[in-house]
Amino acid sequence: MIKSWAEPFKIKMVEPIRMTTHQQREVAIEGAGYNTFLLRSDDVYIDLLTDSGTSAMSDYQWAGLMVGDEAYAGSRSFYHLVDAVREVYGYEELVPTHQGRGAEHILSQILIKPGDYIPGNMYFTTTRFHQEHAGGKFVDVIIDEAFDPEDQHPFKGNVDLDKLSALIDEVGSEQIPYISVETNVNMAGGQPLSMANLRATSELCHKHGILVMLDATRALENAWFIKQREGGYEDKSVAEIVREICSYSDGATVSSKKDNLVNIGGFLALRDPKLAEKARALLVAFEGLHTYGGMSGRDMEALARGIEEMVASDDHVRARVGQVEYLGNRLLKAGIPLVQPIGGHGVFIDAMTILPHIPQDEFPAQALAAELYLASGVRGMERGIVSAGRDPATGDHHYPKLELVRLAIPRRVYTQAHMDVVAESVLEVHENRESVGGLRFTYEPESLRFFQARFEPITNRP
Ligand code: PM9
Repeated sequence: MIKSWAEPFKIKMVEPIRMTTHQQREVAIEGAGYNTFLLRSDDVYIDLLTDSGTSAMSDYQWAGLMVGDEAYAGSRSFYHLVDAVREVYGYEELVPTHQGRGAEHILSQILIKPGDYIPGNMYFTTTRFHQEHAGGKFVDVIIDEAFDPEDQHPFKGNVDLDKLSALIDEVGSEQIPYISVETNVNMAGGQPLSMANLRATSELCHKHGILVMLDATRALENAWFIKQREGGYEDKSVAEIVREICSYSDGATVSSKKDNLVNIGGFLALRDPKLAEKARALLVAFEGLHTYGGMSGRDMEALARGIEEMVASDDHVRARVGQVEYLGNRLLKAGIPLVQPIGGHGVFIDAMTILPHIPQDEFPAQALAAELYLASGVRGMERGIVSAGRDPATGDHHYPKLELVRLAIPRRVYTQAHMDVVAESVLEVHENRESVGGLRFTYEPESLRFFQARFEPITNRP
């Protein structure tokens, strides 16, 4: 009997990639200030920087680009998108934005007043930036297990209800406009929360008049894990599970560059028409008219089709998460310390364990990501102290408990052979780990520093 699964698609078009020499990569990484965000993609062999906006669209989505309606107002493609969001996520009100952070900006501006607290199940970089920019303070209420890479908890994205209750008691519910609940928590390693936990979080918040706002960017991957791990959901489709996830919330921000299988786009979705009216008043000032926001008609058409496609059958998400698990399991078998269980959108390497000789303020994960690129041309991303940034009140680094290199896997882009090459590259770097040294800033941007910061090695390489 056949037990393996294979991708539920075949390849119609290919994009060549370039292999580079060690010497070329040395020049490239030095020129990029040891920041993989600053590399040119032409200098990258296998690009696992992010799963954001890097998916391969289907022929049906590409066809959608040709029939997208570019009317300034009332575009047919906008109404297609409204229908897709209503059908798949179940929210009535759609506020289209250019990408996820556009939606986060608008949500934060309409709900947060200076001095407010916004609890959430671990921070995300742009989300926290917009909360702080609006005068709020993010408070982490994720369960403690999320901070231990080896803990096998099946739902490490869960909200700790005791931490949430303690915050409500301490500051009062009138100071908490909403909780920000992320599905398949990115910074925790792509870890899901359970339906039971989301239901209980929603009950607690609504009892206190606190809104529940999802970051539903990776709700599909979360739904897949619920189907695999939570009793009572094994026979439900991911489409049903995504709908149920959203049913416990008052709205959601979505970066459509992930689950939704497009290269650009996003939205804020809400239930309350009054709140949506406020959001649209800002949308027309910061993004664009309310029937396109930050997207062209063809972008909205491809997005509507991507949303339908992601839940059309469970086969898509099975293969997507299956590919991530394939890479993760190869690395685990070889003894590479990773965040476990393996996440939904990437493999997260525990840089603190691999490089114990580099103190956290010499940026071990940044150094490891640079080293992996140098050794093999594989590009990953730092998700540790550089990403965490500084506390705006004290100016000190945030010291996150997780110091990780993320290898995020674009959807429908790479093959199993690419994953084998990535695994071999990581093993090679792991073998030579003692030769990797720390870094220091040569340029540190004030906010969201990880995108554009530059570094230099502290000591010459041995
Ligand atoms: N995530 C990622 O690589 C894009 C670059 S890093 C800022 O993981 C969540 C959970 C995300 C996310 C982006 C955004 C922002 C919001 N929430 O990039 O603005 O993972 O579309 O979305 C990235 P946009």
